[in-house]
Amino acid sequence: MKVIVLGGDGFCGWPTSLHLSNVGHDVVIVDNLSRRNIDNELEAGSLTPIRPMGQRIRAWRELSGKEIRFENIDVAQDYAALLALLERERPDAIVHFAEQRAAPYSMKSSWHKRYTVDNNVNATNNVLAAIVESGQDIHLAHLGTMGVYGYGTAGMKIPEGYLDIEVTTDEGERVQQQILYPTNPGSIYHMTKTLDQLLFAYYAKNDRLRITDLHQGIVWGTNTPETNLDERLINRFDYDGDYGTVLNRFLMQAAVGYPLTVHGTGGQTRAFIHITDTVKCVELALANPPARGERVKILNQMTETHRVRDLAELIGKLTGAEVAYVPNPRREDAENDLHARNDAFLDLGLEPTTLEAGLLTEVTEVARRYKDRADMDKIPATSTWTREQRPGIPEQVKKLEHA
Ligand code: NAD
Ligand code: USQ
Repeated sequence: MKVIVLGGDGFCGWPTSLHLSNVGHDVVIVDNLSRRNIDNELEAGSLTPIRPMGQRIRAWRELSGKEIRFENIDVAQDYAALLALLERERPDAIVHFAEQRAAPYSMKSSWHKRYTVDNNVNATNNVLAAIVESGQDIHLAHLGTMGVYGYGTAGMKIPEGYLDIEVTTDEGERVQQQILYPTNPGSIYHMTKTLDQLLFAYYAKNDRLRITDLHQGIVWGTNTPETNLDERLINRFDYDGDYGTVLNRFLMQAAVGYPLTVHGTGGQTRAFIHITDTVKCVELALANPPARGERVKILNQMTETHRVRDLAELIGKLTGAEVAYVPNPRREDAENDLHARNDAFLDLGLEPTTLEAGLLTEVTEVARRYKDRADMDKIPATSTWTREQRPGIPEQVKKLEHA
């Protein structure tokens, strides 16, 4: 299969590109390297020494004998180049990772909110419009998030995308339907993924596009069998307050001796998946596309749920790290339960990598090995969800804003 991977230089996109190439697909990576530019903006970087794209691709060719091609295109801005690429390459599938993916980054300022919405919504709409304009029957697999659902339910398991409902008509007849699960985003970033969902539903209905939306939980871990082949293929590891996600941050903090930064009570429960399983799920999703005319296929791409304070305590026990309960810079429920279905991937044969099996290796093989590259000043999460939470805004100004 020929596959275009949008966002193929990123944390999920790079190992996925290598895996798809390894199992025999013809892979073209598209990326505008915006994530590397954001590293420059934030003066933060990957804990692991990631190589430039040219070196990555040369190393892969040398080791595997396989060719991955690279195109530097801004998918959100350069529609003409994107369309020309689809016409030239005629791919069977597109995997779409090319979005600004950090919730704290999306909340830093009005500029960051606007950038995240412009980038993510335009990127998705451009891809969909280009598939239609190309006249090709390309399967689009998009990386969405478990955060579109919010993180709580009335006690039932969150279904895979669609909610069964029953309505009573004026005549008193009871009618059963399935609707998109109501969205409840917790950040501007998560909100863009709920907008993506509507774009997918519309294009699947109107243009009969074949679309899979993968509602992924928090990805942890760093390397996959392919990125482990050579240090030049190493994957990125974000630990800073904006891009570092909770479990990888705790692993890195344990390795450098920084008290684990639990936000608030740590009662937040979230869904998780290991990076090795991410790449397998994408492979499975590409092998099992929806039919033309079918509604968007939504799969929950997560394997375990955990409460943040339980993760901190577990890592504390494993490594001796201290746990620090810090003020929560976000606006989110202090405590929540989370139960979600993930039968679709299990039925397709996914064998989850468990936290138990992988945690310690991650600390010793990655976090400790590269700990000298860490910049401790970049660890605290400073992006706040509301102006009230922001340090340094005088009380009088806050009051005026609400007058
Ligand atoms: P990442 O930031 O490491 O990678 C995204 C890549 O897309 C980057 O290389 C970036 O340069 C590129 N990109 C962004 N905008 C682009 C544009 N307009 N044109 C071309 N390239 C562009 O993020 P990631 O962690 O690899 O996440 C990939 C996708 O998976 C995102 O859509 C994210 O929402 C989703 N996801 C990630 C996680 C996670 O824990 N990392 C969890 C759930 C879902
Ligand atoms: N948290 C801490 N301490 C930290 C960092 C985070 O307690 O040092 C808490 C947060 O307050 C939050 C939870 O951990 O309650 C998760 O935060 P996160 O940064 O690990 O994850 P999140 O912001 O939700 O975003 C990440 C990815 C995003 C993806 C999402 C999947 O960056 O791309 O969509 O996970 S999900 O969480 O299922 O919505």
